[in-house]
Amino acid sequence: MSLPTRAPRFEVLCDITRPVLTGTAAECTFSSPGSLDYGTISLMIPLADTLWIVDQAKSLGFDLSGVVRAEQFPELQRMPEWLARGYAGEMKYLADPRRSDPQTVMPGIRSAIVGLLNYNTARPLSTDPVPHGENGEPRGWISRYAWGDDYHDVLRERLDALRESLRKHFTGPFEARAHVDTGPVQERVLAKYAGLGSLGKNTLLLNQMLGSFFFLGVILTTLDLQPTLGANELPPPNLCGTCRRCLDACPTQAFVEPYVMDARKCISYLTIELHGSIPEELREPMGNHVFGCDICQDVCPWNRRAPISTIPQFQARVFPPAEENLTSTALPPQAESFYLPRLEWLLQLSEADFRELFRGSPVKRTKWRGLMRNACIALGNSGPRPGTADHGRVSELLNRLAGSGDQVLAESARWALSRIQ
Ligand code: B12
Ligand code: SF4
Ligand code: SF4
Repeated sequence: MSLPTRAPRFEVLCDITRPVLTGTAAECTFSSPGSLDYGTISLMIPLADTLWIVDQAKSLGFDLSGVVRAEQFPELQRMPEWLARGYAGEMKYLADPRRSDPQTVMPGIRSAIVGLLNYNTARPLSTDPVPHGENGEPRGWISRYAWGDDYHDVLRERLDALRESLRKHFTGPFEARAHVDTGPVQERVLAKYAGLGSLGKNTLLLNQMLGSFFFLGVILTTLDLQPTLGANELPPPNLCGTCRRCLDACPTQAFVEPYVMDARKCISYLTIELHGSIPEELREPMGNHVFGCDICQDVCPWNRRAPISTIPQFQARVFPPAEENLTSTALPPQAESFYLPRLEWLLQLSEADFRELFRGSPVKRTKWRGLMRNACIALGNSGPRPGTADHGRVSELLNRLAGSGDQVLAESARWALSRIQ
């Protein structure tokens, strides 16, 4: 076999700081930080293809990517028990048995390509002492991931472009399906075994350099790709050690034990996925959250120095639109924003306003009714004092909702009124 005289050197970074595969395609030597030498292998086309895919993904804007074989992984074996305990609540789609076995997800599936995209933004954390608004106006917390455009669209666009590249690169018929949340797969588990990070006690994928404020997307394919991790290579090591900050900080005590969440108690579930009334005992712990929750990530030491994303679509939407300033943490005066929105502003929104304002935003998932319900609970927890002008206006808005024909909304508004009298 003839080799190019100047074979390009490559380096695959599986957990960023730790090159696990270095050399030229001809040498292709596996190494590990423990200086174990796994030997030299001959030129393998599939491995070169994997390197090519990682390179393509990078050029399409993914912060990290990796390839994993569609196999059973130990974490997935706990899924039936997790479901049997009822932890999934109303998220019935999680019971799809294919989620426990990647080999059943698609006929002929061999591999998954996992892409990771950072969405960390410059504004304060939900656990920082946040400004409560001028004149102490009550404000709600929309989760960081939902300040900008819908990540499903942002990732999907990149995954589709990667899929197109695969079509051009690989000859012969093959299937490749792109998913962001939508596929019956556990993306974090695939990402772990693609070498992108480890699972934290808060159940999220954690990367030593990037923290956890990132999204994952996958391409499931019948292509038989060489995985990013070598046969003797372990996924990146656990980063939690004795830390338990996320477990202790969770206001609704959603973690039944490290690495295991009862999703029914998670504020993210309550504010986004639950359709009915929020259980009474969880309302006060919800605080001012109106969409999602960041607490178990905000307290995580690995997010303290996590890099900031400059992707414009992930920056907080401001109304009226402000001058573009990606690193600014200050809001222009008089602006409304998805970062700490005024609860009174949210409660004033009609269904038509909601559709207009949250078009292309992840918040649309909870629908107008869900956002109003959540804003009522948040107001009940942080509403203005009786006798103030704010109190009069807010009470009027709540009274209007209390008279609504929608039982969930009416009851949530009555609860809020009872709390601020
Ligand atoms: C359902 C879902 C949720 C649910 C459930 C959360 C969860 N932890 O599973 C809710 C609505 C609560 C949620 C919240 C959030 N989510 Co979400 N979510 C998903 C989704 C669609 C499926 C995840 C899933 O399959 N969960 C099911 C359970 C079974 O998984 P599990 O927690 O890993 O459970 C295992 C362990 O408990 C384990 N186990 C280990 N030991 C033991 C011991 C025992 C006894 C048992 C029983 C089990 C067990 O076994 C279980 C089965 O494998 C994924 C996308 C995807 N398709 O993967 C995004 C995803 C996980 N979410 C994401 C995000 C960003 C969030 C939020 C941060 C959003 C927000 N700010 O509000 C929060 C974070 C909350 C948190 N700490 O997890 C990202 C995570 C990125 C990352 N860095 O990891 C994902 C990957 C979406 C994406 N495409 O980027 N989410
Ligand atoms: S997102 Fe919030 S409510 Fe959910 S587990 Fe984390 S800290 Fe708890
Ligand atoms: S807060 Fe601590 S225990 Fe929780 S995920 Fe981060 S490092 Fe792990």
